[in-house]
Amino acid sequence: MQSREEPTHEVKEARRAFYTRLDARNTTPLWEVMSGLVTREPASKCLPAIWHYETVRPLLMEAGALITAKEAERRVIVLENPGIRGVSQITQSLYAGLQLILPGEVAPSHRHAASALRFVIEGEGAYTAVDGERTRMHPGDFILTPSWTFHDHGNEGSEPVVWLDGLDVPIVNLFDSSFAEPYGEESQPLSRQEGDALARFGANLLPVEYRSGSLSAPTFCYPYERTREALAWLAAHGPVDDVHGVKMQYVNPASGGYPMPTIGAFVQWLPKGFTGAPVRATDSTVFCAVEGRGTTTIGGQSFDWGPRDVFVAPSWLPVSHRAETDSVLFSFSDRPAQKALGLWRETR
Ligand code: GTQ
Repeated sequence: MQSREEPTHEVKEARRAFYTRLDARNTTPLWEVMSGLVTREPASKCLPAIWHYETVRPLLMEAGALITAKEAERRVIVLENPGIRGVSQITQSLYAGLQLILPGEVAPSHRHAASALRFVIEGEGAYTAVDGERTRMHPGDFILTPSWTFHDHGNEGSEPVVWLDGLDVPIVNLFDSSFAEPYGEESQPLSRQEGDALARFGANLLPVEYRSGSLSAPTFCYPYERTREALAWLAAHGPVDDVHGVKMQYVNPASGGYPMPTIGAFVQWLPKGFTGAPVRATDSTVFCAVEGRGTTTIGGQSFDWGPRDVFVAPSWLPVSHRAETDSVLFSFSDRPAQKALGLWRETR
């Protein structure tokens, strides 16, 4: 961290010899690694990046012709951050992928320690079953698969269905706490009617950290229809934040907190012509454009987006949104995990 005087040749040689002996004992001198280990501020290896849907969709459809959902277990094209290729991560803490299920297919039931979210991108007629309850998937719906709940997906319709998967796999693996198992049969028995959870909880509003408002929903599914209504209401009545526009966070009605312990999810409406002030936060964020067109600048790099495009903003890079037309962005991050550990920061 601090500058030191340049050591003599002899000292350098003596140190090198010492380091070799340290190395042989599974030890290392902190002073040689300190500045890269305890950084003054986040120095993410992740890069900002975008996956345009028009580029990824044809690849997904090719995958659809090459492997069945059953054979693959989950037919997913993983979105890999270009700064950390080869580890199936979109950020240091999160996994993201685009999952395809074709008409008539079933992705067999299993469960794992990792928590998952689905954000439906394209197609009608699919369902996901979580813990004995099936939820129909419609574009824009946000669906939870909490840790260790059995889940399977099926497509009973006539068109391909695609959704964005977000999982906390890197967090689970950071802690070496991964478990997974198949259910044993393709689909799990249904123990509840679709919408049971919805009837239980209704549409209560809870306070949130943004001035704009919040969105509550049933245990597992937050239908886009309601999200859109809430956004429209807030757009008409609420203030438009200089950074976030009209932004809500999804709330788990059972706890009043984030949807899952490790993953927070958000949805924001940006009016036509909106030019957001920059913000930096310690939670790297995955965005999925739902409606409209715009440009997001992340660490000085600009990314043009339209419906169904996915992009990622790494930790602590300034992020600012510009909306060319009225737009809706869905996003998720590890914010609840960082908050629980006392690490989360945001500065405007
Ligand atoms: O649908 O259960 O993208 O287990 C990765 C792992 C989806 C899933 C993924 C999974 C799933």
